[in-house]
Amino acid sequence: MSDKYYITTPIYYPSGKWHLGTCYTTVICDAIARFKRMQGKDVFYLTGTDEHGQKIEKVAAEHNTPTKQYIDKVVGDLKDLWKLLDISYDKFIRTTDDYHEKAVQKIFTKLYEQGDIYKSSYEGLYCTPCESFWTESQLVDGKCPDCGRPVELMKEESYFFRLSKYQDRLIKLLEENTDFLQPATRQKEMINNFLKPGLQDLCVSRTSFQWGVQVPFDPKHVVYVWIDALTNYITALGYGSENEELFKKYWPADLHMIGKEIVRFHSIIWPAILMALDLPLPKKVYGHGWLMLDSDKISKSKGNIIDPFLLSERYSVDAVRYYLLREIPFGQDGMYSNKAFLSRINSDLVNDLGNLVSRTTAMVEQYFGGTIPAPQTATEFDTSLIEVATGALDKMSANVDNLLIPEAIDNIWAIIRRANKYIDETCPWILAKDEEKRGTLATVMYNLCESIRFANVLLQAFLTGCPAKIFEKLGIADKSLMTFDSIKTFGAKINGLKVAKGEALFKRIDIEKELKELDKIAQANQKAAQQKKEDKKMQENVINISEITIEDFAKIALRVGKVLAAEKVEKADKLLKLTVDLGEEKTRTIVSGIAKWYTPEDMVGKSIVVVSNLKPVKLRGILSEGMILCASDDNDNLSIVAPISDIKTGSEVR
Ligand code: ME8
Repeated sequence: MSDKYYITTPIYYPSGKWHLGTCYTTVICDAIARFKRMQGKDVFYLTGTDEHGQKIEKVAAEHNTPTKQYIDKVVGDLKDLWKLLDISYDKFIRTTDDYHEKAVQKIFTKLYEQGDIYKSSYEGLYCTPCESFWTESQLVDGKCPDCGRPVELMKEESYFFRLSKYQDRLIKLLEENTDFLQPATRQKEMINNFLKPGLQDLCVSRTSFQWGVQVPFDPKHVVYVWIDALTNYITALGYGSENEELFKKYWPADLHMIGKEIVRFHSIIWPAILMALDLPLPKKVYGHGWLMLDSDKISKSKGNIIDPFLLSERYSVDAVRYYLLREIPFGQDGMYSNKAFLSRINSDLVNDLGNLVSRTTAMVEQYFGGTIPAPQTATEFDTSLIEVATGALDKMSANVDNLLIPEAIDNIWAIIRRANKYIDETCPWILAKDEEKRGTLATVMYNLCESIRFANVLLQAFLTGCPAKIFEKLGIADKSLMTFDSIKTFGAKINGLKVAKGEALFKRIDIEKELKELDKIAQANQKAAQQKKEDKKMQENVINISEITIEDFAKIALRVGKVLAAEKVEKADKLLKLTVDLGEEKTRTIVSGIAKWYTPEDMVGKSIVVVSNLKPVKLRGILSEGMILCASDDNDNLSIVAPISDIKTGSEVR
């Protein structure tokens, strides 16, 4: 059996705020990666960001920010989120990374040269947010079948990938290798909805936008996002670079974990690209369900985000990780609610786990002065407790391999629940009253501590905060007591270790009160978002008010003038009095506030632009018969506006 394990998340679009749904795939993969590492596998866990395409270009423009600058900020936020959630990825790929872009160009060229990519033109129905072309028959009510938004007819010169050529091999792959795509329902969906009706060649380049990897032999084209995005799984390992060591070591992927909406790309297009490149196929693609809110997918574009930063800060990172791993039957959609989240914390983390640890350590402190005793006299309940504890690892391994993640976490809770029951069965507080039962009490305390150690060793794969605290409470510092190997047999030498009850692992939540608090926060956020919307609208209105028609503009008579004379205005530091020729019978007097920037000498002989039909006003007792045009900036610079080449004095400016 190979010892390497290569696991990937999709690469995320940095197109908005990160939300709890975003964390779902990544936390699941992190738990699997940690579990496999603890099994002794050489794990490579890849995640990253998918930064090209029209959608990103558009969003950045909406934020009035250069595309890369916008992306850098959002990617920075994502990395902060992964750090907060203790995501133990081995590599973070960005599709704007230089090595990736070069490898994509190489792949594209290779496929073109061998005839798998050809040039043609494309007319089709395109959904911009999903970056997908659809056929008429695939639309649902005339709209994009993935996101339900309108599609537009587009025609463009494009390069095409000969997807149709791989149709038979793909059908064979999905029909014969039932391990390749899971859950099984997704296999049928792909075969019946996409493969059997017939594959069309895939449009793989665009000329309608620039934000992408350039096609090296035809620079007006950029590589269509899926060829760029999907190949990240191999370019991250150095495929197409000078150093392919990682690629040789880790490819093929053991598991591509993805959301159900991108199964088509990963189980049809991606294997076809790999077939064309003559590379081995990933061992498994798993399309999980969505985290929903009020029957809608939690998503950036829907704006119904649940903030993982806020939840982690208020209730701990472990609480968020636990909820994501435990709550949703894996493979299906699951509904998020604050109430379900808070109830999970109270029932599983506070009651089951927290109580077991605090009750056990308190009793060891009370009955044995804080030192874990060696077991002495057996009780009738020991065997069943020990059976559950020692059986958990194998069960959990099988569940992780079958991607039954809530079931895997429940294997740990089986130990916790059994140990809590063991306390009720053995009633240590009664044993403690009878000196003759001291030997039994010692066994009970030892078995409880050892059971907690078993559960905690396994817990390390899934939670990242409390396992260290639990080991500390049990006085366990020896790393060899924290490994999977150490829980093969029940009975490690933990007797003699000093426990410390300390603070509670998780604080009990007053659910009703907390729900009100969360509602308040949500309302405040909604208000702030509404305010932002209104501010934006107001700004637009201001722009509208200041908009003028060409007829309005025609009311202003702008003329080129020549300054014949200039002098300072007495007792007015800012003003110069100019005598200006506008090609009229008489010269005009214009008083202008430019003395700080221009001396009278600077001005004499200069051509300027004058608003010649401005109503005359008296300034410092001098009648000013017009206004000269100047540009000024925030740094207190001022520059007179002037024609850049000779033109007759009095010429109209339009
Ligand atoms: O699809 N519940 O990126 P993405 C569960 N760039 N999972 C969710 C979710 C939710 N509410 N919202 C998002 C892309 N996800 C492409 C992938 S791979 C070569 C390119 C999951 O940012 C979603 O299902 O839209 C997907 O697996 C992942 O987040 C990235 O989504």
